[in-house]
Amino acid sequence: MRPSVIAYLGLGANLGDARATLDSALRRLDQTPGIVVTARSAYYRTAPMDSSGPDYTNAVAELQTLLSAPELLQCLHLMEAEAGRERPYRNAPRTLDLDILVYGDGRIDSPGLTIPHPRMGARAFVLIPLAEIAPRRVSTEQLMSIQEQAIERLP
Ligand code: A4P
Ligand code: MG
Repeated sequence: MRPSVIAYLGLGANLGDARATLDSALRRLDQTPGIVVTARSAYYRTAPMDSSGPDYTNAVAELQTLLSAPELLQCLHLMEAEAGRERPYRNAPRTLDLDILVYGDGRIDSPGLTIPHPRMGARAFVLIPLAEIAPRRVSTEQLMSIQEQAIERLP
């Protein structure tokens, strides 16, 4: 049997009831065969970065999974579609975005999948929730570099 792998996902939404959508995505992930959600950050309100529309709600989740990285991506795309995700243009506002940030110590660079996520190290909406649940994965230098980005931890 394939060994289980620790993966980190970035969750984001800025259309519709973002919090309810993210709650339901986390429940749905945990109910998926081959996935257990082992930790999740608080929700954060974040200003759109290279994007437009309302503020985002973002979070990061830690999973243990038996799925391969492409299988996990397929499952995330299905959940995004079920949440009504549309892609009219790059970085468009969205009902649900699920990105694989880290998959074990895997490095993947294929046309449909890049791991670690190439932009995660420059984004407060990823690094701050990731540091909350996995502090050793985020360096002080990274946290210093994103100090100017607007982010607020939600109760
Ligand atoms: N893809 C490649 N690698 C991955 C991966 N590691 N995880 C492919 C998930 N998908 C990956 O994704 C575009 C393509 O990337 C897909 O075909 C997938 O197979 P997408 O979900 O359609 O769009 P995306 O996530 O918006 O694309 P991208 O390029 O990853 O965008 P970014 O750079 O992640 O930016 N501001 C705030 N405050 N909060 C946000 O959450 N998100 C973005 C998206 C911009 N600004 C934001 C936020
Ligand atoms: Mg995405």
